Formats: sequence, C-alpha cells, structure tokens
Amino acid sequence: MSKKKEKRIIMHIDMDYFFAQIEERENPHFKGHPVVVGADPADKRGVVSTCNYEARKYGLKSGMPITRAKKLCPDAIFLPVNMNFYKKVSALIFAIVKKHCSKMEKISLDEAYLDLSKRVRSFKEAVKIGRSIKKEIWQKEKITCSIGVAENKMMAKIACEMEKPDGLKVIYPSQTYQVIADMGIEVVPGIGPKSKQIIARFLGVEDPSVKQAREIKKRDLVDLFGKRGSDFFDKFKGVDNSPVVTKREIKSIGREYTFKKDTRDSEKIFKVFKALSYDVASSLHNKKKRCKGITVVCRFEDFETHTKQISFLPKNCTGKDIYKKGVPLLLDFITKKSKKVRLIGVRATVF
Ligand code: TTP
Ligand code: MG
Repeated sequence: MSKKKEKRIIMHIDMDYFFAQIEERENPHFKGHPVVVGADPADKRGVVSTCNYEARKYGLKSGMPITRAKKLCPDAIFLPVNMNFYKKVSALIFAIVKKHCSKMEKISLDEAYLDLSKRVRSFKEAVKIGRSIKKEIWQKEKITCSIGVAENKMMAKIACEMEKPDGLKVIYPSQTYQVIADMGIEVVPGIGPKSKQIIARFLGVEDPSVKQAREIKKRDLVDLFGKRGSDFFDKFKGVDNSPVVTKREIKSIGREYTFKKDTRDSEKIFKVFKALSYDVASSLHNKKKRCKGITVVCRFEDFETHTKQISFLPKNCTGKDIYKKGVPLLLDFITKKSKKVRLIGVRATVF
C-alpha cells in the first residue's frame, strides 16, 4: 500500500501587471491612464510585454502585436521594456518574500511558490503570512501582488488568478474538486490550445469544462498525450503532487530569432539556425550540461507555430551536432508550408 501523502499548504504569489506597475510607481502621473510596456509601436514586429488594467479594458494583453495594441488604444502610454530595472525590483521583492518562508521556488521575475507546510499548522496561519507579505511588499516597494493558498501548486496558482489584482484567496482542500469543476480545461497547467483542441474533439464539445474532461478514462488520456495524459488525469481532479523546488535545475537551454522581415530565403534561415545551434552548444558547454535531446521551433508569418523534438545522445554535443540533427526537422516544417517564416529556434533539453 502506498504511504498516505502528508497534507501540504502551498502559496502562490504573483505581482500584479508587474512591468507596468513598476513604471506607474516611477511615474505617478501615469496612474489612471492605460500604460503599455513592450516594443515601440512603430516596430511592426514587436509585441506587448504587459499592460496595466486600464489598458486591458481595451482588450490589450501580453503577447499581442504592438501595432494592434496601438490601434485598439491609441492614447495609451507606450513604454520600452526596462528589464534591468525590473530585475532589481524583483530581487528586492523576493528577498522580502523569502524572509517569511525560505522554501521558495521562483518561477519568473514576478512569480513564486512557497511551501508553508512546515512553517504553519493551518490555512488560517498561512493567510496571516500572506497578509504580512502583501503588507511588507507594499510598504517597502509600493507594489501590489496577488496571493493564492491551497493544498498544491496548481490550486494555489488558480486561487491567485481568481482574485487578481491585489487579492488573497484560499481554496481549502474540501473545495478543490468543486472550485475547478466548471472552469475551462485551459485552467490546468500544460493544457494549451493544441491539447484543448484534442480533448474537445475527443469529447465532441467545443469548450470543455474540467468536469467534462473528468469523464475521460486515464487510459484514453494516456493514448492521446502519453505520459502527460496521466498528469492531466490527476490535475482534472485538482491533484498535483509536484514539489516546491528551492533550487531550480536548468532543464533546457534555448535560443530563438525573429527575422526582421518574414522570409522563405532558405540560405538565410539556415545561416541563422546554424548560429543559434552553435550558441546553444556553447551555453551547454559553459554550464557544463549534457544534451539529451533538441526541440526545433518554427513560427510562420501568421503565427502558426510548429515544434518537433528528437532525442539526441552524443557524448559531447557540439554546435555542428545540434545543427545537423535540427536541419531536417526545420526543413520539414518549411517544405510542408508555402508561408514565410517569422521565427525559428532551437532548445536543448539537458541532464
Ligand atoms: P504575468 O504575471 O503573466 O503578467 P502581469 O504581472 O503583467 O499581469 P497579472 O496582473 O495578470 O499578473 O507576467 C509577469 C511579467 O512578465 C509581465 O509584467 C511582463 C512579462 N511578460 C512578458 O514580457 N511577456 C508575456 O507574454 C507575459 C505573459 C509576461
Ligand atoms: Mg503577474
């Protein structure tokens, strides 16, 4: 019989509209106006990094082409990405967070998980810590964040999203199953547009809910998605046993490149691909990592994106090895379509 898992108390913290909020803090007269941080609106190929909630009212969001953002909200304040500054603010904020609980996994510049299981005895105590963290970040850095508390990472993140901005939400274990039942399946981490489409087709419904996806047998999910399928099966029930990892191991090293102009010039494409491959290999070498496999990505002019992975095990992987293994994959994408290429990339999974 398997040992019963100890109950956990996990917190997810995510800064609200992070880059844009920092800009607002630095320029108080921006408050109340739509603020967009991202590429120059004159740059036809750039995208929105993020925007404040005033801008979101116009339909603006992360990843949207900046030209579209300008059309939807011409009077917004458009600002460039000042990444070095955001990194400094992030470091100050997460130094505060870490004081409250050292078992912290930082996910990105504005997001982290805490495992409070050994630090507190109840969800109530966890909420108290959440309040203190929010208060201290506000007092010292004048930045608001949202916090979710639940029994695992997935549910904590969902809780956090539910009360954005400036929220603090608990999902108690007794509520887990019910809370996500009527949500769309994209609430489950790992379900992107492609997996959603596969599940929708399998169920014969357009926009499947978690409750509907629970009807699918584990065996069928594994048939559809391989190992990920069994993970989805658990997550549809709100089960996520992934631990909070304090020291994140590098899992992959990748490089990508967006062409200044969409192109089908294969000489140009493969020249860039070669440079990316050699760059990845040199980074592998510097980090003393070995390559387990590579993933090649190709995005076309209309943003249709294809990725393909192969396992790959030479002893000391060189740029030439990555290039030689990657070229056929890339060629396959390009020859199957007559569209121009916008972006290419290569990522090595490491061990
Ligand atoms: P998010 O936490 O996804 O977004 P956010 O903090 O701007 O807004 P929210 O209130 O919904 O949490 O991302 C954190 C930062 O990462 C964001 O401020 C900018 C950057 N980012 C990008 O540069 N590009 C992207 O596509 C996304 C999603 C984020
Ligand atoms: Mg955020």
